[in-house]
This record gives sequence, structure tokens and C-alpha cells, in this order.
Amino acid sequence: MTIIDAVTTNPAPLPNRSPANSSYQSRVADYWNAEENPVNLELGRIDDLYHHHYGVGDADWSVLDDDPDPKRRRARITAELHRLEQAQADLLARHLGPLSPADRVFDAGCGRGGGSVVAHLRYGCAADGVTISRKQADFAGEQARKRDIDDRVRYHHRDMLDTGLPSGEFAASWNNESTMYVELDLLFAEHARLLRRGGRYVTITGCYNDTYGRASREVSLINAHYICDIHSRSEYFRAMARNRLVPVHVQDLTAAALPYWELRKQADHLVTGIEDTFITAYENGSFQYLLIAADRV
Ligand code: SAH
Ligand code: GPP
Ligand code: MG
Repeated sequence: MTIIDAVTTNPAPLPNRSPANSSYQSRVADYWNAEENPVNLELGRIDDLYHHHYGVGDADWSVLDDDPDPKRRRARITAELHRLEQAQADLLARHLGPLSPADRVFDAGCGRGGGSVVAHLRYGCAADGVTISRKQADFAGEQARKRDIDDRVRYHHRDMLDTGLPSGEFAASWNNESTMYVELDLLFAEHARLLRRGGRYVTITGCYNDTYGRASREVSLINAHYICDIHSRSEYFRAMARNRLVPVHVQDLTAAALPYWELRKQADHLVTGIEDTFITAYENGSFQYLLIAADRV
């Protein structure tokens, strides 16, 4: 082909525009497009609530007891981990309310969509979930169709920093374990834009502990494992204050998060290899699991 041919030949059709705004965001999208960990899919299949976050509360350790039927033992462990993840989703959803079916909520970094379904089932509200992964958005949309709630719960393949959703329309919004992929100032500016005055923002997140110093070895290993960039606790409050988000409730969930990891570590059919790192990070005080609820003023 000559140079002239090359410039006059019709270009191939452009691929669908990806919402990824940087090479980093493309890598993050690749991770979530490829992700098929049994610890996420087998738990989700139990009741079609697919979560990509961890769990809180005391575990029922009897699920580890010997069982003559190994399949039944595995199923009980899987169900118990799902119960702890569901308890985390419910804890976050409680802090979004009160809400009514007239309200609209925004799920930033929505994964396979479980959190939006939980909020809709609890309050009857309409929900918009946003994920940088095309595959997750399609999966979540299909789940909403199967439940026949796709007129109320919608998922979009977008960057949560630049959603294109309408300003001031949302009564509540949240990030459940998705803040560590973005700059907090940009993220909270978008939440503040979407939320109405008096609206509620909630995050559950892992952060590094300023009192430890800088990010520990374990925090760095978690970053490498998920391709994320865990922020310090202090960064959350500074960035909220700069973006009209005033904390109303802060809860340290670190102790409540440990049983989930101790149980998951012993779930041979579900482990991913990151379990000991979380346990060490929590135990050496370098890493905290936090819920922050804030009002948009
Ligand atoms: N909140 C969900 C998923 C958490 S996993 C849950 O609780 O189940 C982290 C999610 O953040 C993934 O869905 C990933 O696609 C999303 N994410 C990361 N960066 C993003 C970005 N810039 N815009 C939108 N979503 C993003
Ligand atoms: C949860 O997803 C993990 C993240 C969103 C990234 C890091 C979170 C922190 C709190 C640091 P997952 O459920 O897909 O993870 P896993 O496959 O390990 O269960
Ligand atoms: Mg998981």
C-alpha cells in the first residue's frame, strides 16, 4: 500500500469509545473484564446478589467442622462468607436512608451490581450504577432484567469521575470499595455535583493508617494485587471537606472485618492468595476498614 492509498482508504470503523481516560483506567478495566474468581461468582450465585467487597461481623465457625460430605462442607463455608458480605452491603445501605421510591441513588464503581439491587430492594429507590468495565455493566444489566427491575436499576459503562448523569438529582450515593481507583478530589467533586443539598454520601473502604506512617508492605501488596492505590485515612476527610461533604458518622470496621478474612483463609475452594496479607495489614495497624457517612451541604 502506498502512502496515498493509506490516507485515502476509508478507516476501519472506530471501536466503541471506552470511558477509560488513561492507560491506568484501561488496565483497571482489563482486570475487571477478566475477573472470574470463584470467591465472587460462587457466592453471588447463591441468591444472585454479586458483591465485590469483603464482609463484616462474627463468623459461624461451625461451618469449618468436619462433614462426611465434603461438598456440603464447602457449600456451608461459601454461604457463610456470602452472609458476611451481605451484612456489609446492608450496613452501607442502612446509612443511605431514609429514602423513598421517589428517590434516585448513584452507585459509584458498582461491580457486578449487587449494591444497587440491595438499595432498590430496601427502599424502592431508582439506582444508577457506573463501572469502568463493560463486562460488569452488561452482567449487572442482565441481572436487573432477570429480576424485572431494569426500569428502576440501571448500569452504565462509564468513568465514575465523569458520569454524565444529571446534577443535583440524587438523594444518596456511595462507593463500596471503589475509592482506591481514583483521585479523591475528583471523585468527591462528582458526588457533590450529583447529590442534592442534604443528600447522603457513604463509603466503605480500606485506607492506610496515618498513625502507622506511610503505606506498609502489606498495603503495597494489596495495591499490586488489585491494581489500585489505597489512600490514607486523613486524605478522605481533607478531600470531603474540600467538596461540600460533611461527615456525620465514622465507624472503624477493622475488628469486624477480620473474621471474614480468617474464614476465607480456610476456604480452600475459594482462596485467592491475598488473605494473609489482609490479616497481617489489619493486625499490624497499618490498614483500616472504615465506613464514612457524610452529608452534602
Ligand atoms: N462497589 C462494588 C464493586 C467494588 S470493586 C461492590 O461493592 O460490589 C471496584 C469497582 O470499581 C469495579 O467495578 C471497577 O470497575 C470500578 N472502578 C474502578 N475505577 C473506576 C472508574 N474510574 N469508574 C468507574 N468504575 C470504576
Ligand atoms: C474487592 O473486590 C476488592 C477491591 C475493590 C479492591 C481493593 C479493596 C480494598 C478495600 C483495598 P473483589 O470482591 O473482587 O475481591 P476478591 O476477588 O479478592 O474477593
Ligand atoms: Mg470478593
